[in-house]
Amino acid sequence: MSSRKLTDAHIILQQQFPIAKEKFEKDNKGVEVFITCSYRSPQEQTALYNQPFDKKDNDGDGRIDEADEKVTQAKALQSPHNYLPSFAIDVAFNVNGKLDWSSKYFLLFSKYMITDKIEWGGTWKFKDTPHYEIKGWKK
Ligand SMILES: [Ca+2]
Ligand SMILES: [Ca+2]
Repeated sequence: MSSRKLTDAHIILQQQFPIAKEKFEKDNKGVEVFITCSYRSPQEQTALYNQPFDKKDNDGDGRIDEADEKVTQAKALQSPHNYLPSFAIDVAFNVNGKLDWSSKYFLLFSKYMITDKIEWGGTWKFKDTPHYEIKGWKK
């Protein structure tokens, strides 16, 4: 299992996430933002990368190795999640107790979370809206 702990993330994310969360939740009553992934081990990254050709039904939809089992382009250590502390966090939302992946909340939350040091995956060509990472983490 990958980690959901904020304490496993880079100090810049540790500092910004609670500030963004507090303001976002104050402005959006009934909506809670939470972390779905901070650190993910290189072994877990490899397993994710292999999903489209591991001969297993990873998402439990009755089909094996279909196109949407591809969830990452990154091999082990190519993802900012594979370092401890992690250079990235992924988030999701609880709306009145239900898990919510609406693009509107991802967009709203980004207004609070983006800084000059934190980049949002929602601005990329291949959008990754739950994803925030430290700018220039590869250096
Ligand atoms: Ca499947
Ligand atoms: Ca598979």
